[in-house]
Amino acid sequence: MTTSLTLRRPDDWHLHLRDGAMLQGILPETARHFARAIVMPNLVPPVVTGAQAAAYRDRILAALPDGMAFEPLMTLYLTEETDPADVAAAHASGLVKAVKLYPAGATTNSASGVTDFEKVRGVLEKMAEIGLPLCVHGEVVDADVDIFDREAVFIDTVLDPIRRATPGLRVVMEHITTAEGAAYAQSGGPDLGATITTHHLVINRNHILVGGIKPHYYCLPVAKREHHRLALRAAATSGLPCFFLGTDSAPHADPAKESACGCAGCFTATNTMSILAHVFEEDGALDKLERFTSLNGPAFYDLPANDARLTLERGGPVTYPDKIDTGAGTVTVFDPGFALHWHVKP
Ligand code: OTD
Ligand code: ZN
Ligand code: ZN
Repeated sequence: MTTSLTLRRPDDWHLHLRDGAMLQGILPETARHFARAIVMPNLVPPVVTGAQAAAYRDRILAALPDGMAFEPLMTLYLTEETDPADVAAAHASGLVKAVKLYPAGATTNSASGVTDFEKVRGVLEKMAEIGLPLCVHGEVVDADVDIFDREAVFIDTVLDPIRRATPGLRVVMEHITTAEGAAYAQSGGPDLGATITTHHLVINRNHILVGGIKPHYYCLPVAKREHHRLALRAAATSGLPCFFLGTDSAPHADPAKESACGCAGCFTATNTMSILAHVFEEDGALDKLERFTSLNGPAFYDLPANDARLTLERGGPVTYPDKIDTGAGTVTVFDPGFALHWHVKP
């Protein structure tokens, strides 16, 4: 039995760091294990311009405790007013690594997202020209489409048409949750990638709804049926270059989750690496973990893999806090529902 595993230091290709006291409180949870992360721009107000992204990066670096190394990879929030020249300049300076597309209303703080895709055509064409990836929250928002079908419908009615209309556009399907998403990502060639979260490898919709409603398992896109979870496990553990880790770790203070209208988001930064080692071991794929957490993402984003290493060791139960106290309230850490045995070596 493998009892020790040394990987290139992992990166998180989809992360919510928030701002202010919440940022301060939760940033060490990611920086402890991850070298870099693609930082989502869905602040209030959103990070829309290159200047805003530069200022946000500075706030992240200022919040980093002494002695911790971490590189935030910045993104811009695509709106119908986004200026292609600003995007190109932010990319050329090395500041911005991706642009994020939220269909308006699809998820937390997405109100400024896109409704009319024709209005962002110029930006997408510029991005295809300069090779800047588009990260996509892939759900339609039509009231008449069932929430469990919104990803599959988005692929057919929005994503595939955009990709056909914009040859050369590099796209990351963020946080895929369905067998259809995994199959589409796999069939898309080198310009298409997909991130998979930790929690979607662990929970299906029963975990949210059976035996009482579990607000800390509620996220968007919502977890689907078991066969979708199994398809995501097969994708993540396949080692295929198109699949890489994006935790979508998304902190909300407990009262905002445990509410009559609870916020979406699972906070997994603290125990993600232990959970992933457990999942990959269960599927007989520990030898593929490094590709998922540390190699496929950098290759897609055209960045070098990290030189530093991270070692996991199998042992007695891993202890981790069930809650992280922040100046913006207490955040509940994702409970995978099973004991963890893979320790990240300090
Ligand atoms: N999903 N929560 C959040 C974002 C994501 O769609 C997402 O990327 C959040 O709180 O920002 C969530 O459930
Ligand atoms: Zn999203
Ligand atoms: Zn997210």
